[in-house]
Amino acid sequence: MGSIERPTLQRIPVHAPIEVFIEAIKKDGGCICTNYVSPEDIATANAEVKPFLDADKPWQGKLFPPETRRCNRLLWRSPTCREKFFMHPLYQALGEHFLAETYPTWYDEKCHHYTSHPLLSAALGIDVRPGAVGQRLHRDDKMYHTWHTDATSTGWTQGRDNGFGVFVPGIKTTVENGATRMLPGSHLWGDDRGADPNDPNVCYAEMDVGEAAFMLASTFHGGSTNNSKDQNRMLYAIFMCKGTLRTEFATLIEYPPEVVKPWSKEVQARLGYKISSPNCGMVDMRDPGFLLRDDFDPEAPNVDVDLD
Ligand SMILES: O=C(O)CCC(=O)C(=O)O
Ligand SMILES: [Fe+2]
Repeated sequence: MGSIERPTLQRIPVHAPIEVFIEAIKKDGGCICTNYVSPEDIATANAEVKPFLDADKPWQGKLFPPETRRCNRLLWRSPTCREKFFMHPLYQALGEHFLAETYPTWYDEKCHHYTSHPLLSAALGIDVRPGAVGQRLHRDDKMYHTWHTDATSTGWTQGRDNGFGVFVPGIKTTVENGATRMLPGSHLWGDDRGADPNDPNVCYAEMDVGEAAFMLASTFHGGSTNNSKDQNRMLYAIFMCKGTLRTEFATLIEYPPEVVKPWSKEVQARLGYKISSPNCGMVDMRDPGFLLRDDFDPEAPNVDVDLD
């Protein structure tokens, strides 16, 4: 009996010319990078993050699916994730390529050009434990209400995507333990279609320790069911977005929680102490309004956040 042939993502060595990565990502919406970091770096990151997964935090085990543990504020918890995975020169160079934008505007009759550089949008460890069911296939740019035109016949064009991520597994990821699924080419789809989880082109991003996957935020993908008995599928997921996707004044810094606590809920919401649906502007995977409530109940259902 021959094994079933599965479609695969391109695997590109870390020291290949950057153009090879760019072409693969433009074509498929993602690719795998071999030898992204060392197995020692992965072991160090896993050790840095472990205390936060086991800690009795309000969000652990309360979000869907309950078997999944998350390490929030990843760049703070793990210097290795920050310096080695996020600041990896290849990820940063690709982020600049896909997300940086130069824009012209006129002052009187003189045209000025301004370049906006990418911004961290999300960084977390996702530890999908045995029994956790897979996610629905989705696009990570949904939180920015991104519109997609059909580009399947014209190809990817510069500026089309507003997010670009890297997934670094903490263990060897397999179909059995819940490797992320991706649908190559789906970054070119228009908004008139969703993704069939049984589409034969769905790929599992199976990776060895030290490898990483790059993905545009418009590519349909999803975490998978962990059917293993005893493997915790840790994945470090780091996303950058276009640098313009922020407020003009950094309101959450200008008006910190202790200042706005007595203000009305309406003002607080306008300042960003309420998520934009779906799930944009979370703190520790929750609506940030919890930071302002004296009566915050960590056991209360997380009604505003739809995490699958
Ligand atoms: O856990 C994974 O493999 C992917 C997670 C993901 O896509 C998400 O949470 O948006
Ligand atoms: Fe996702």
